Amino acid sequence: MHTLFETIEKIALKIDHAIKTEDLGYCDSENSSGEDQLKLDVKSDYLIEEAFKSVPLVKDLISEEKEGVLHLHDGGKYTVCYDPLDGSSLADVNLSVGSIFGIYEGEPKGENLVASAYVVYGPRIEIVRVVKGEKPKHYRAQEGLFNFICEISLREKGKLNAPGGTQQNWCDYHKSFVDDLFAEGYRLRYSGGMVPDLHQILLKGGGIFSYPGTSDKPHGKLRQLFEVIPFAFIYEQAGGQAVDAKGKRLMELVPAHPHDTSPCFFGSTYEIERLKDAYGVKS
Ligand code: P6P
Repeated sequence: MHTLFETIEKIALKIDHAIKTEDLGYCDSENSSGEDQLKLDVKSDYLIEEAFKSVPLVKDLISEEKEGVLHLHDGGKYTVCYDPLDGSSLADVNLSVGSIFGIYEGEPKGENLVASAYVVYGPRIEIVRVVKGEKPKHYRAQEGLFNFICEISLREKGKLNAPGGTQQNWCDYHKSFVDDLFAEGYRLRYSGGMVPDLHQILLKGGGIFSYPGTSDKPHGKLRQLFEVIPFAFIYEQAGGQAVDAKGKRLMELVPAHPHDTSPCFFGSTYEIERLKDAYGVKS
């Protein structure tokens, strides 16, 4: 796994350079989810694909920016599912964006995830990565090297509330859930970038990030293989919880299609239990 994490560090430095030096405009293409592609989306995807081509351990790649599976090495052990530049449209207003990696052994599904990592491209480049049985580890780049900062643990209860999705399309009980937390003094922390928004809750000790099913997106917006499951793993290993709208662990998801989405809730135990109450799915 060390080789894969080392590769992600090299990728992070190259994508950060691209963000800071290259054209932020749109291509005349769409990704598999029908979203307009930025030139940076395509460049980041290219950089990741090129990097893993020299890692024999990687059997296949599945990218948010492409349809289907890209086969790399016959003797490979892992399938790497990734979102090359999540929230990329925030780059042109100078907000933080990120890359997300889910490393699966065998069929890409929750129970086969063996490691995950994300990169935050902000005032500093930071990486959080995790393997089974360990706490997530936080690294920060300084002069091109990633230095270990700390292991990450979520407190039982936090203070931050990151409510995703278009509010007018929330169901009533989700809106009440979100409003009740604010009425208790939770602070709104939502940039529209999944990576920095979830990173902040992890580093600030806790709270909840929610992207529910909505009237315009009943199955949610965030993709299971390369957004939801990798972060679910990190949140669980940090001592939190990560569930869907039925209160089921997101780590139990089995996507029928590589670009399937899911309603998703990531957070400290107290807030997730409150969510299960609000959704009537408390076990
Ligand atoms: P909304 C960015 O486009 C993204 O995929 C995630 O990074 C982010 O959490 C979400 O969409 C934001 O979606 O509907 O709240 O703007």
